Amino acid sequence: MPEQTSAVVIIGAGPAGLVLGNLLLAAGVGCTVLERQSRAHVEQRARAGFLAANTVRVLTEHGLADGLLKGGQQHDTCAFRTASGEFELQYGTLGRGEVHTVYPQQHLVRDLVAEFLARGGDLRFETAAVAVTGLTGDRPQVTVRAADGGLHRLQCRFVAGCDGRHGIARTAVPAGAARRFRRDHGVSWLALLAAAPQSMAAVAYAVHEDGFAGHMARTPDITRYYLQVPRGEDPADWPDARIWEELRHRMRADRYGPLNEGAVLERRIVDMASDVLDPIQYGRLFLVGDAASLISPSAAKGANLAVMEAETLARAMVPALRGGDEQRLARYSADCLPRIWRAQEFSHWMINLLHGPAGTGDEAVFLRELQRARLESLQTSRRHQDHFAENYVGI
Ligand code: RFL
Repeated sequence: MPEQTSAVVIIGAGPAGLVLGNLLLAAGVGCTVLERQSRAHVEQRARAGFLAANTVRVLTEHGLADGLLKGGQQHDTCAFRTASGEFELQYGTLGRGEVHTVYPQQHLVRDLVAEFLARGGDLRFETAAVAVTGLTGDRPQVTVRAADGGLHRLQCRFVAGCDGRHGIARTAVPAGAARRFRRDHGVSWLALLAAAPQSMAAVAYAVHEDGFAGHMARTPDITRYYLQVPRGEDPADWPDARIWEELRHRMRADRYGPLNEGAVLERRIVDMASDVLDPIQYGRLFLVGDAASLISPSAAKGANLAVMEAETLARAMVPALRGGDEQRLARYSADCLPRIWRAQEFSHWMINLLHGPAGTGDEAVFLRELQRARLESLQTSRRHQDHFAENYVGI
């Protein structure tokens, strides 16, 4: 099998892999990014949109924020609609006073790809990593299937597993070398993208006895909506008319004003689940983003964590590759995991804030009363609001 070399092989061209790749190139470290999908596919894959202030800071400091500073919208308010009324939190005036920049993930990916290529980077689309070996030795190897189907091997100093929730990098960590913590939150969302302008302040969370509904701004013409649905639901059972009827009902449009409706461009089921590996490194392999920890989208943290971990790893890899100083690399997991768990904790809290179990049994009513009390505390306690704001926008 033909062999090539690269200082760092990065598997995956999502936010994690592309930020890492750009930061390494900027520091003069050579790397190769492998992406199994086409360029068009990754540049059109709509997912996240809410970027935390720290994420924007990292991207700005490294010259990666031109697009989002020009095209992103700043959002500082979210609203909660419940059976007993609506309240807004202007989180830009709470906590640390930070705001979100709303910029679709596919636009960020497009910008990061363009910048990586402009910096002379080696980015191979339609090229999949199929095996990662030799991780405890000096020269790990990644076996690669190229776009033409041919196999070759890439030898390197370090491998960065940025290949997302279903990637192969984490499967290269042998059983016993890391612990995997998983939680299925038992809640599913029908995630929607509608060709319609936003209908209200950036974010609205509707807590409804028939299930949660959410509204999130994306671009002037596209809005993301979520509808809680039973586990195992088929998106095909949700034609546009049914979706809009249910959104109007749960968002209580009769009370708070109509929704701007439009064609539903995408509908997919997202099961709320968490999955954390500890440690997120093994030998010369380092996991970043969703590959390291999967987080439910309830608090919009996933892409933000990916960017922060990419920065932490770049800062650790550069001294290791320049002068052989591996101290920072040795503590990569220890540096990242506290932040991952903070984000997991807040996302878990958000899930419990937004979803109450259906039914009239004692336990269901008990949990719905806790949910009501939580919302009431958030509505009335300035200290709770500050804490919320700090965690909502922070990472
Ligand atoms: P990605 O973006 O999944 O990228 C991984 C890349 O690896 C490629 N790949 C491979 N390439 C080569 N060889 C292989 N063997 C490979 N296997 C996989 C894949 O094709 C892919 O291109 O992971 P990364 O970079 O870690 O980024 C994570 C984020 O994408 C994710 O956390 C967020 O999208 C989560 N998320 C949100 N995060 C936020 O911070 N704010 C939000 O508002 C937000 N909203 C969301 C979300 C996720 C959602 N879904 C779809 C789960 C909304 C939704 C609906």
